[in-house]
Order: sequence, then structure tokens, then C-alpha cells
Amino acid sequence: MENARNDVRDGAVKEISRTDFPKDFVFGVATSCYQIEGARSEGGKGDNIWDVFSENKDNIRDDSNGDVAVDHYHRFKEDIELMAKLGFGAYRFSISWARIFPDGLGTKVNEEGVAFYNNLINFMLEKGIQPYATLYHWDLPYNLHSSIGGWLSDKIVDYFGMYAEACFASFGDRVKHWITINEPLQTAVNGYGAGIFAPGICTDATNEPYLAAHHQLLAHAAAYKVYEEKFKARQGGEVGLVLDCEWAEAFSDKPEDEMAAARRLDFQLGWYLDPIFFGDYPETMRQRLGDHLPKLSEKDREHLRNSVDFVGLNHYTTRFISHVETPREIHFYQVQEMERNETSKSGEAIGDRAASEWLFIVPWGLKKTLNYISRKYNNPKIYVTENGMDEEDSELEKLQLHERLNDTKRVGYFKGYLAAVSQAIKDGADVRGYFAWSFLDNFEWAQGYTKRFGLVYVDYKNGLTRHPKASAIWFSHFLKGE
Ligand code: PNW
Repeated sequence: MENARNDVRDGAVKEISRTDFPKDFVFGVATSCYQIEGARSEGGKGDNIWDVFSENKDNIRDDSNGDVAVDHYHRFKEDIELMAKLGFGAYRFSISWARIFPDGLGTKVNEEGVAFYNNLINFMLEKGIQPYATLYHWDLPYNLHSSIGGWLSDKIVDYFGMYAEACFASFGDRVKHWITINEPLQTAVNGYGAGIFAPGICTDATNEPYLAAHHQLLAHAAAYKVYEEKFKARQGGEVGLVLDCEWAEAFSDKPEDEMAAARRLDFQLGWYLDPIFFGDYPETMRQRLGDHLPKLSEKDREHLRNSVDFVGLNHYTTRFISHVETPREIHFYQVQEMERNETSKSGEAIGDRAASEWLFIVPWGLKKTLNYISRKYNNPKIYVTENGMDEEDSELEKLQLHERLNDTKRVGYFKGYLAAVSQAIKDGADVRGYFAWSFLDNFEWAQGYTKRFGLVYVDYKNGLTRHPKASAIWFSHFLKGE
């Protein structure tokens, strides 16, 4: 057991090279529109829930917002050129729903919004970069929130279907990899439970997160169905869902800790993948949540069944999980009857910490997560759609620019995690690609600009200029086999 962990532990990493991966393995970088685009009211865009959520300064740590963000809307050519120069073959970006349908209602496509993404996609292809497009990365058109209650309403399913259809019709001749929804868990738990993400709802955390998740699943299935029925034969692309999952390592070999760790994985991945691969929510969730967990009708099950061509995994970190007896509360974390630990039973830290308090550097956790998905869900095609670490802006502020760019810890992170991916492939997991989060420093949601996840430094105080960090240069050498 210890050995299995040590082989990819940070610091003990053998040099990883491009040849450790299959020839056609895809390497890319990832971003999302609200975090980078800016241009809040340009090009006919409507407001989304993050535009409005960030107007309340209490919601964002540095009182900031994405009104300008890193101005990718106006600088996309420079950004794509840099990506190409570094040698990345793919780019995972997201489409702003409110640029395509400003009020979300799906009545009239906003042609200016379509034009922006056409330009972006065409420029990527011109530079030899394959587009991986996410339809929903947390930025619901505000009108769909205020008029119908957003993800709490079953009406959202049809609206999302219409939006997906418009995107497939407009961009599907060139985009061959689609992600319907990014991390439905975060939207459900933080958007509709804890209220720390838009739309900031925390009125009924015993029911609403599960309802919001349910509707996201059905919306995903609706989009998958539209693609299958109307576009797949002609366009030949694939559609997947992106889930976030930190690895859950049992705190001890006591059966109750092992069961708690297994339960933790059910509450992260099984919540979404069990309905898709096995036809229902995990039994562990049903037992604990009872009627708080919505029921899937026969029709829902039929739509959901096998509704992914690939599984997208966003993975950042790992925790030890131990069993705790908790009073029967329905809140997402308590109801799992577990506790997350940052140190092992023998008191050893699970890994070095990055800037975010939840992010510990534990490469072996990615290998285990990939192997788990592969074994449990009959070896689906997997893309690692996000993986990366952050640094604290206020710490970097104390340094000269050239020192800020010397992100050796991040280089170590990528080496370790890439080695873990290559080991999972050797173990038999069908991993097809890897996307580093994030291409650029950007708006880190409730943390504003205080956390930097980029391979490329953005100088917020000097005209938003871009400066590749050591990790970007390292990646570039890695990709070119140097
Ligand atoms: C992702 N966790 O969210 C998002 O997709 C990105 O938009 C975001 O910028 C990035 O990670 C960094 O935070 C996460 O609890 C949410 O392990 C939760 C976790 C990790 C990532």
C-alpha cells in the first residue's frame, strides 16, 4: 500500500516524457468564459448569475468580478497564439450561454455571440488547436434564474436542450468534442446549498442541492439526445459530462473507514455516473437521503442510460476519509457520515498544500481516481479535463515579476500528476487526454483574483499583460519532447 503511494509522490517523481503517453494522447489547457472573457455587456450578451452574484461585494473575497476579467474577449488571438507557440494541441473553453441567448429563453440567437465563438474556433483551428467546448461552466443566464428559479425548475431542461442545439448547429461542423456541464456537484452544493457560489441560494439545503443536481443530469441527457438524434451522424463528434472528484483514501483499514471512503466517492461521482451507467442514484445516497433525493422516472432513466461518449474528470486533490457517526442531517457533508483528514493515521501530511485551503498535492490520488472510474464503470473513455494548483496572489506580490514566474512547485505538480496519468493508462484506464487548469491566471470565483492557477501570469496591475511562467515553458519542452 505505502509503495503504491510512493511511486508517484511529489519529489520522488522520475522524469516524465511525452513518450510515456500514447501518440494520439491529447494535451491541452482549460479555461471557462466567465473567468477570463470580461466584456460583460458587449456583443449583445445578457447578464448571467455570476454577473449579478458578484455585484454583492460580500460574495467575492477581493470585491472583484468578471466584468473585465483578463479581457480574453478582446485578446483571444494573442492568447491562442501563445497556446500554439507553447505546443498545446487542444483548448477546453466554455461558451457563455447569455452570449448565445441573452435572456436564456432560446427564442432568438444573438448573432454577435455566435460570431465571437466562430472567430475563436476558427482561429484555434488555424493555429492547429482542437476545440473542446463546454456548454455550461456555471454562468446561467440571469433571466432563467429570476424567472423560473434556474436549476431548481424542471423547465431548465428544455431551455438547456435548446441552447445545446443552437451550439451544435452553429459550431458542430468544427467542434468535435462537447462537454455539456462542468461539475454539477459544485453548482448543486455550493450554488444551491452553501450559497457561496452563484446564485447564492441557501434556503433549503436539505432538498435543493439534490434537485439542482437532478435537473442538471436531465439537462445533460437532453443535450446528449439532441446531439445523437440531430447531429451525430453528420458531425461525428462526441459528448461528455465533466465531474469533479477528489480521491477518498480510507483513513485506516477499519471496515467503517473503508465504507466511508467508498461512500464519499458515491456522493461525488456515483451521484452522476451511477444514473448514467447503472440507471439510478447510488444506494448509499438513497439510504441517507430518502425522499430528499429526487426519483428518476422510467423516461429519465432511459434518457440518462449511457448518455456519455466520455467521462471528463476534474481532479485537484485527495483526502483521507474516516467514518463519523453524525446526527441525521441531510446537509451534503454531514449526511455522508464522514470526515476529511489532511493527515494520515500516523500523523503524516497527505501532501504539500497549494494556496487554496482544500488543495493538497497528492499525485497518486489521480491514478487511483482514474483506475476507480475505469473499473467501476466498465472502462469508459476518460479525459482529465482539469488538473492544476494555485498560488496566493498576495505572496507573489512581494516578489519581482521574474520571480513570480518561477513557479517550480507547479512544475513539480504537473510532473507528478502526469506521471500518475501515465501509470493509470498502463494499468488499463482508457485515458485519452489531459487539460491543465488553467491557461491564464483568472477570476477564481468567490476567491476573486487572490488565487492564481495559470500557466501564464497575468499582470493585473500592468495592462493585463501575459507572461508565461516556468510551468508553461516546462510544458512546452515536454510537449516537444525536449
Ligand atoms: C474547478 N474540489 O472547481 C472549476 O471547474 C474551475 O472553474 C475552478 O477555477 C477550478 O476548479 C479551481 O478551483 C473545483 O473541491 C471545485 O476539489 C471543487 C474542487 C476542485 C475544483
